[in-house]
Amino acid sequence: MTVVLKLGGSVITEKGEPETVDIGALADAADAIAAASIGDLVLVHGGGSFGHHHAAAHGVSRTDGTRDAAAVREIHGAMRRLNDAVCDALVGRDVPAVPHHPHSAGYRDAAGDLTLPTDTVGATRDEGFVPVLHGDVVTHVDAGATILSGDELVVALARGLDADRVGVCSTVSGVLDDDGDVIERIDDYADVERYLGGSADTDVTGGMAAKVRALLDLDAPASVFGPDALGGFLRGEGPGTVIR
Ligand code: IP8
Repeated sequence: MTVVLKLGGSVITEKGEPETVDIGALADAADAIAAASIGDLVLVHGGGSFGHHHAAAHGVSRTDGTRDAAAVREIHGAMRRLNDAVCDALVGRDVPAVPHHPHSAGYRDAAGDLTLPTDTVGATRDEGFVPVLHGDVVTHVDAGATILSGDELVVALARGLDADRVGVCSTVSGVLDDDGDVIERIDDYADVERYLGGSADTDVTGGMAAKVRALLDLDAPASVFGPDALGGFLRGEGPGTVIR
């Protein structure tokens, strides 16, 4: 059974402080992953205070590209540093985590559609490793390079690897309605559109609305949940909001 799990960038970093890992939160997440010892796990993490600050500083988003190689290297370099921190935390707990950098693997066509071959990730998984991917900056035909969100990666990986379950660990305990209550299940974006604003912090990829839209595209059931529910998700529970 393949599980694709995204750790939100806001969960594992101090989102208001440039390039700052939330050491306690990352340790908690790594503990939960180590304790679950899932066989076929593929991890993705978001940008948090690493990717988003650099992307915003250079005016790069999912649609606004750059042809400045220095900007591409800054954004990608920051994401590699966060990826190192995530892999270090996991390897320190005997999880066989290895990096996989989307910048070198995928690209967008002129319409913005992503090509991301997943056979390398699958082979890495099949050899007993836990591939750890991350939101990144990727080549975008006719636009230079644009931001690829972890949510898009989750969708591409879930499809390409025929995932059985998808989890998105966010800072909130699920998708919330106007009263702050968790919406237990979402089948149709139109039913929840009125509740979904953008992210309050610097987030160039669209916050919860983009997450929900991307997850609705999947065949596999997806759960959006908070950090406290990560262990439960990895044990097979469906915490937070189930999207399918
Ligand atoms: O936090 C964005 O990934 P996300 C990655 O999953 C960058 O949207 C480079 C900003």
